Amino acid sequence: MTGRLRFILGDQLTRDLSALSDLDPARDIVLMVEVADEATYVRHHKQKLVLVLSAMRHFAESLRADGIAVDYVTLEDPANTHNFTTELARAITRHAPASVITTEPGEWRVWQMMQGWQASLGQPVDICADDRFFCSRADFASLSRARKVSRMEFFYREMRRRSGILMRADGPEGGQWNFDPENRKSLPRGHRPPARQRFTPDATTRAVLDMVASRFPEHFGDLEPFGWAVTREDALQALDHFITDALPQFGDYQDAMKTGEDFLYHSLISPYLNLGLLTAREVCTRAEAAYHAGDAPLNAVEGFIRQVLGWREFVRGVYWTEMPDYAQTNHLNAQRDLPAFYWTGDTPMRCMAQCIDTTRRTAYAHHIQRLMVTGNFALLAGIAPAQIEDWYLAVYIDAFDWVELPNTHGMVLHADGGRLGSKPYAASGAYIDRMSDYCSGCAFDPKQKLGPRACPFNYLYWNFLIENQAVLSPNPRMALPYRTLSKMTPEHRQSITDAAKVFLARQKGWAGDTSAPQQLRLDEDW
Ligand code: FAD
Ligand code: DLZ
Ligand code: SF4
Repeated sequence: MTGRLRFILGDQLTRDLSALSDLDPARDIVLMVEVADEATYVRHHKQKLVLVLSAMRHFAESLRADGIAVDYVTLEDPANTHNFTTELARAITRHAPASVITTEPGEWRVWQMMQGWQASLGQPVDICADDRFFCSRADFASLSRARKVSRMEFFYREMRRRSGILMRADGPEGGQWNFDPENRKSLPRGHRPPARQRFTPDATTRAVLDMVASRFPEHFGDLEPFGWAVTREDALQALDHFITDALPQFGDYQDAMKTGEDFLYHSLISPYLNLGLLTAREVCTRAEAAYHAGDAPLNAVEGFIRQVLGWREFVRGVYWTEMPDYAQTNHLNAQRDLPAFYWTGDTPMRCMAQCIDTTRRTAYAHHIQRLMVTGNFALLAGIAPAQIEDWYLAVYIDAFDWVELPNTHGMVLHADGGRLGSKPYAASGAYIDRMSDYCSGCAFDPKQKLGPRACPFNYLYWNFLIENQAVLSPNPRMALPYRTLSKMTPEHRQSITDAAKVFLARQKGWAGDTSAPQQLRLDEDW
């Protein structure tokens, strides 16, 4: 073979990917490999495995349909060595290409692997920049050096100016950059969000469903019903559906949580963006067009665009400028084991049980469920960062290290000392009570601060402030809660720490045995 071997990873399923530009169909071969190493470095949710593998197979088919040669190694192939490096080596032996070309990966672990390829494979390896983002890694690094992007809000404004999205000649559309204060409504009683479009598995997806069922039975989560899009065509349909049916109220109910409503008005497009089936630019353009057509209000459109153009790009920038040291920090010295109920959902805390149940059934939970329920608990309980990070990386359909890690390590745990967010998002049960209907059916009472029926989030919140007083109290953004804490009597403070100690001592760590979930009952807890 005199052409180039173009190695495409499972989250690079984009036709105009940098590693596919200038592809010569007469001489080049695209290489795609399904490897057990990627399926098992954490125990990904079964639906995530199906999504990635089925989307890879469909992408390979679409390339072939366009006359492009694809060398595709399946998980079932007996010769498969189940590792990117060794599979690339085998493909080089098969094809003897002039050189290898690939696109930079989304994960530090794989980036490190790629750095060694040229030397270990004895083959020229070009690693192209991943240009599917508004802000390249190099751009973010130089903005960081110029201290223009220390906070998401400044970065976001810079991205708005650079992209022209939601901009007028005289400044931001609507005269302000951020409409967040309008986006905190709880769902009115009896309000029903629209039914969400799901996709029926085709023969390719069915084959992958069977394979995942037989090869990865011990992985977390329900395999079926599986309703995620696995092709660009279906992902575009999902985007259309969001823009028409959900975007208009996305802003209003962005932070709301409701029992039995898994998706509310969220877009459900993160897996498609992260795999490359949709691009960040096209989803922002579609949302902006809906605003200009009068089909969606500015608070919704700006709120949505801020997530994609702002947060998504910002966390990626932080990941690539701060890794690998970033993952090792533990600013609040959190050391507790992840309680077993994160895997089983078996807890009397109804908010936690509901969010974990949604996650198990759908491989999805929306941002506030991740941040203010499961994340908030992990922060308040002082769960060791690596343990809860592995959980988030495993259980969500959209989870890839570059986006999961900064969200968990930085936004949720404040383990990065404030690189991502200026203060921890710690909250008591009152927040969950305000934004959801979870508390009404809970064994605990969000209004009680201490005692057997007191919401654990209440005393864990104050205990968290007490435990971390030396580190957090100098932070001006924490002044208000620390002022309140300073007014508590020593006896009251002692009661809080005692309650937290008893509660936390009773949360058992995960033993890894799904057949015998730990029963954590209210009467046992007290
Ligand atoms: P919507 O609410 O409709 O938002 C629109 C889009 O904005 C999303 O599709 C996503 O691409 C982007 N977005 C929104 N918030 C963020 C954010 N904080 N960071 C990056 N992008 C954002 N998102 C992932 O894509 N992968 C992850 O592994 C991931 N892990 C997370 C872990 C924790 C602890 C937290 C708090 C958040 C995490 N997020 C992650 C961000 C966010 O929760 C999801 O992007 C969002 O819930 C996906 O659902 P959606 O597509 O319906 O989003
Ligand atoms: C997540 C995932 C899984 C489960 N399997 C594969 C695979 O078999 N082959 C592949 O190319 N990619 C897979 N991926 C995505 C990779 O883990 C991802 O590309 C890297 O983590 C870099 O972001
Ligand atoms: Fe969660 Fe507390 Fe409300 Fe129960 S009372 S659902 S534990 S916030």
